[in-house]
Parts: sequence; structure tokens; C-alpha cells
Amino acid sequence: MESRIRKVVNIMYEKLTASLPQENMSDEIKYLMNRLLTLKTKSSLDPIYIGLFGSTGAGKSTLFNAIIDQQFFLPVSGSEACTSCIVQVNNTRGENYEAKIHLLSLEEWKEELKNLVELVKKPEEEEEEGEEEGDVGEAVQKIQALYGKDAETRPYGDLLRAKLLVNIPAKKFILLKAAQAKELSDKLDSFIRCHNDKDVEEPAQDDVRTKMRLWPLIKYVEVTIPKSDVIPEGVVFMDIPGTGDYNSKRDEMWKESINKCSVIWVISDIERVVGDKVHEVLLTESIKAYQGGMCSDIALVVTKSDKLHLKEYLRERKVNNIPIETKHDAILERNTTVKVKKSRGMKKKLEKTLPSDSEILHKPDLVYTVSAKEYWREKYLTKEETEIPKLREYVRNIYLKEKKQLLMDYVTQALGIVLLAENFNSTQDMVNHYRQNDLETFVEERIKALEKEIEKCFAQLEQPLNEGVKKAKSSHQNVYSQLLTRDTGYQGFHRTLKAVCQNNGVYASRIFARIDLNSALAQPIYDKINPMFANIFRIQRGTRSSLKPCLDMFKDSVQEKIRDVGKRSKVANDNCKLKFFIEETNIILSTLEREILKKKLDIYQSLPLSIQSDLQPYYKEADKIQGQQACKKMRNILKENIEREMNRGLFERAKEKMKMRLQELKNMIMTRLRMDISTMLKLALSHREELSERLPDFQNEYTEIERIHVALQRMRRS
Ligand SMILES: Nc1nc2c(ncn2[C@@H]2O[C@H](COP(=O)(O)OP(=O)(O)O)[C@@H](O)[C@H]2O)c(=O)[nH]1
Ligand SMILES: [Mg+2]
Repeated sequence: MESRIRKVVNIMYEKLTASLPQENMSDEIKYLMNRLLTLKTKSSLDPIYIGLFGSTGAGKSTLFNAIIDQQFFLPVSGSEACTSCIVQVNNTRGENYEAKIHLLSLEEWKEELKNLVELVKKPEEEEEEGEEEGDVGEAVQKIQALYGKDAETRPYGDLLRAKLLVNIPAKKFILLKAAQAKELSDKLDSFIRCHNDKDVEEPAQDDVRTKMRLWPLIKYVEVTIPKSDVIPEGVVFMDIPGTGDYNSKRDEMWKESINKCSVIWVISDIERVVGDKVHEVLLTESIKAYQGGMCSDIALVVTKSDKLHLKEYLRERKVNNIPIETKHDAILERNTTVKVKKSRGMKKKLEKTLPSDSEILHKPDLVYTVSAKEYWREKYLTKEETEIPKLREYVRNIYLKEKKQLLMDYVTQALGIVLLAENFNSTQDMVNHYRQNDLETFVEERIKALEKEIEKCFAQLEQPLNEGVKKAKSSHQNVYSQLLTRDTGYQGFHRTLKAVCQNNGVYASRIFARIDLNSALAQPIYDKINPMFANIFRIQRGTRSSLKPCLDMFKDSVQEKIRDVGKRSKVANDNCKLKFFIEETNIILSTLEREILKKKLDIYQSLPLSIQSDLQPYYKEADKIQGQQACKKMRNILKENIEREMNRGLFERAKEKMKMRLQELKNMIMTRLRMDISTMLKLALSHREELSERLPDFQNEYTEIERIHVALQRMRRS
């Protein structure tokens, strides 16, 4: 269907350009040409992003490789550390494998270096010896890779003047190409593994060494694979590390990537999913994306289901009535247990945040238990039992669902255009001057009524917001005692605290996971507003309190009025003007809905952003503290000032920010509707006598587009 509709659009465009003089086109025709051109050049229907979201070592890359049926493709971390950057994998119609490694600019690197130097600085009061681990260890490795041995002991200013051991290419990216998956994988591997060859002091001259030293500068990697049998074209996978990053540029990307995903898979390995809390944090992050971003589906994917020690399992096994003898049976039994338990936990969490009748709460499968290892080996499990095929099916279903919607939008656009062209060609009039006025008055009235409805809809947030502010005020102490005093048993916390201040309250530490003081302070407000927020912005036909039914009602009433005007003017139901009106209102509203979906993020994030900007001076102040008891002093500065700001309306201001963003959204909706509908009326009322041009005959194209449109509608209903 897609290729057929594209062909028709192309033919229309060619016919139009061939028959019209290129100069002195009337505005109406220009408009028509532009719409057609936009549709024609829309290279593919928007990609669908699926995020694999999990900590390093969870098995994301291995899982991805199994899904695309390439055992050795994305480099797997194994025992050696890999840089944990975002990897985006597109599949296209091309023949080749390609990887584009995007690098930080020198400026972006300098900003990161400042943080790294702070992290590795040893304060007087601390006397650790031996190998450093976690954040500090990584910081040391990064500095050494780019400036050589012992560079971590040099001051920041010194390093700034020093020459890097590698050159940052002017293009800021490195392009790798290969004909085979394995070949690209090998090339990529040497870039993203963090091997520091410690003996080498001289600047990296040859290729190999440059590669080996570049890893600290990697911002993200974009991989392109050829057309695949297992993954539909247009599906983009994103390998997203769990904590974000302490480089603010990478952290920005991290957030953007999560918010871009239509589907988020939280990845956790089976041994950690039971005790560890990391996947809980990731789940919370994913639900945020569901609220603010494009995400409409979340699943927990538990990896490495093959990792099971039969004897241990049997000893600890609680249900003893059914005997189990083989590892195969034990794995399957544990899979079921994990699914039941984790689904329950996930549901509980989702129920707290979303309206109780949300689609996601009624999905049959929230949890998958997979084994990529067994997928290749088939020693204990069959391919089916590894659940890799099931995940592929999942991807296919999501793809079909979204693609159908995208294609429907595309076809509706095409239909709108061909109807407009027909309309320009027709001599028949549907609306006389009197009825035109009537129609315009009606639309303006409906827009005003809609404005009231939207205000009422947003006003539902008022009470939860107030409750949230109250709650935030009474619980802020928990927040900083939880976040700022985690140093029990670990001496390095003041470095982390320093980094938190340096980055305005946000720091992605490898050890303490993600610390976000601003979001943590706003959390009680979120807890109160979440279900209502989700309800207002839900995409499915929601309850009466949602935004969508307000817009639907507006659309229905305008379309009804148009039909009514048609009836009074005695035009047939298939009159092209009448149909143009109907389809064009569909397009206007669905475009608007997509805009709203994008704007939603600004609204949702307004709370912590407001808090962050209010607290910025104190982060700066705390950041300057040096010497004895620095940690305690920093903590006190934050604590006292947060308290004071709170009494001066920190949370109230955050609330007002959110309301302001909602107001802006409402205004945007009003402006857009007025503008688009007035354009539509103007276009619909132009006809042949007024136009200097004669358009070619589009009857065949019209019939073809309409046929596809009807077929698609029928498909959607079934
Ligand atoms: N036993 C077992 N090990 C796995 C499986 N999937 C991944 N691993 C191992 O887990 C480690 C981390 O995998 P990787 O895909 O690099 O994780 P990532 O950091 O999340 O991308 C590697 O040593 C893999 O071999 C699995 O299904 N079974
Ligand atoms: Mg990986």
C-alpha cells in the first residue's frame, strides 16, 4: 500500500509540474504544490524507536544480536570494560554495514575534563591506597588515555594546555564501513573497548593506537545494517545505558533518547532481577518517559535465563509437589515464577502512576524471560523457549500497529491534496457568501467553547498540584538525607557530592546510580499529579476528563456543521469540496495531536527544571568549597538554602511554571486551529473561475487514493 500510494503521489507531482508555468503561480496552487512536495519528499514513514534500557553487562548487546540473528555484531562487553555509550541501530534498504562514531568536540571534552579532574583529586583527609574503582577509576583511565601516564595528577589548567595524544577529527565523527556484519563488528570493537596501553607514552601515531585511545571522546554511535528478514524496515533499536552520563552533552542525549522511544524494554539479568533494585530505578525512569515522552509501551526483559545451577535451584525450590529433574524444566519453572512475581510488581508500580484503565495495564505480557546464549546453543532450551522469537513477534506487532497509523495519516494527506485539486477544478459551488459567514461564525464559537473545555481539563491538575506542593514541603528532608548522606562505608562520596553541585544537582554516577536532586525534590508533586496528568494526555480515546475527547468533540461538531451546510446547499455526499473539508479537518486535528504529544514533555519536566534554576546559585556556592570537612560544609550549604528557598516558595514556583506551560499549550492549540481552519476555508472556497491556472485531470489518481483509503480503514476496523 505504501509503495502504491507513493507512486500515485509522484505521478500527481509530475503531472502538476509538467502542466503549470513555473512563474506567477497563484497562492492556492503554490500551497497545493508545497503540500504535495512535502508528502513526496517524506523519505520514509517516521522511524519507530525501541529502547533497550539497562546497566552495562545486563546483556543488551547480546540480546540485540540474537534478535537480528547475527551472533557477532554489536560488540559484547565480556570481561573487558566497554564504554557505555548510546548505540543506535537503524536498518535500511542499503547493502552495507556502517557505523558512525560521533565524538565530543574539544569544548565538550574540556567541560567533561573539569569534572574528571575534580573526581580524581585526592583530598588531604583521605588516604586510600591501591586500585581505584568505579567513577574514579574510570576518570583516571579516561585522562590517561588522552594525556598519558600519570596525567591524572596534573591540575586542570595544565591539562587544558597540554596536547591531546589523539586528534579529534574535524568532522567530529568517524565512519566505518563493511560488507559483512562480523567485519564491521571487529572494526567497531577496537574503538569502544577501553584498553589503555600503559607502556606507550608517545602520541599515538599509527591508526591502531589512535583508535584505542579515542574511547573517552565517544558521544554516541550510530550503526546502519542492511535490510533484514527479521526486523522490519523503519524500526530503530537504541542501546541505552542505565544511568545516563556525567558529561552533560551525553546526558542530554540520554534523556532525549529515552523520550524518543515508542517502546522501552527494561533489561535486567535474571540473577540481579531478584534482589537488585536497579531495574526498579530504570522502570521508574521508563514510566517518566511514558508520561512525558513518546513512549506508549513498556516491558521488562529478563536476560540470561539459562544461568541456573540445578542443584542450588532444587535446594532452594519452594514448590515441591511436582518433581523436577532436568535443567530445562528448572529454567522454565523459574521463568514462570519470575514472570508472575515481576508482573505483579510492575503492575503495582504502573497503577500508582497511570489511570487504572490504561492499555499497558491490561497487556497479557509485561515480562519476558530470554536467553540469547541458548538461542545460539540450544543445549537446554529450544529456540522458542529462549523467547527470542517472541520478542521479534512483539517488535512486529508494534511495528504493524504504528505503521498502520502512520500510513493512514499519509494516505489521508494524499486524499486531502487530491480533493483540493479536484476542488480547484470544479465549477460547482457549495457555500455561498451567506453560508460561508455562518460557517466561520460557527467555527469561532466552537473554538471558544473548546478553549473553555481545555481550561476545565487542565484545571483538574490544580488540586493534586496543591497537595503535591504540601507533600513536597513536608518530605524534603528525606530527600537530602537520602541523597546527600550516602557515604556510609564509602569514602569517596564527597567527590560525588562535588560532581552533583558542579552539574546543578544532577550526576550520573556509576556507583550511586543516577543522582538527581531536583527531580527527587519534585517527586512528591509527581506522586500526586501522575494519574491525572496521564489521564489528561492519554492518546487512546480516554475518559471525559482527557484532552483528546475535547478535540474529538470539536472535530465532530465542525464536520457535522459542514455536512449540514452541504445538505442545505443540496450537494451530493461525494462532492469533492465537502469531502475536502472533512478530510482536511481530520488532518488538522491529527497533526495537532502529534504536536501536543511533543509539547507534553516540556510541561512534564517543568517541575525539576524550575527547582534547578532556583537552586543554581547554591550549587555554585557549594561547588567552591575546598579543604577540611568539605563534604560536611557542602551538605550544609545545600541543606540550609534548600530550606530557605522552600520557605520562599520554591515548590509553589515550580507549580506555577507547570501551569504556565499548560497555558502555553492551550494558546498554541487555539492559534493553530484558528490559522489552519481559516486557511482551509480560504482554499476550499477558491474555484476555477478565480484561478488563472488550469489543473490537469486527477480523476485516476483520486480513484486510486480513495481505494487505498477505504481498504486501510477497513483493515483498521477489523
Ligand atoms: N549465560 C548467558 N550470558 C549472557 C547472555 N547474554 C549476555 N550474556 C553475557 O553477559 C555479558 C554482558 O553482555 P552484553 O551484551 O555485553 O551486555 P550489555 O553491556 O548490556 O550490552 C557478556 O559476557 C555476555 O556474554 C545469556 O543469555 N546467557
Ligand atoms: Mg552493550
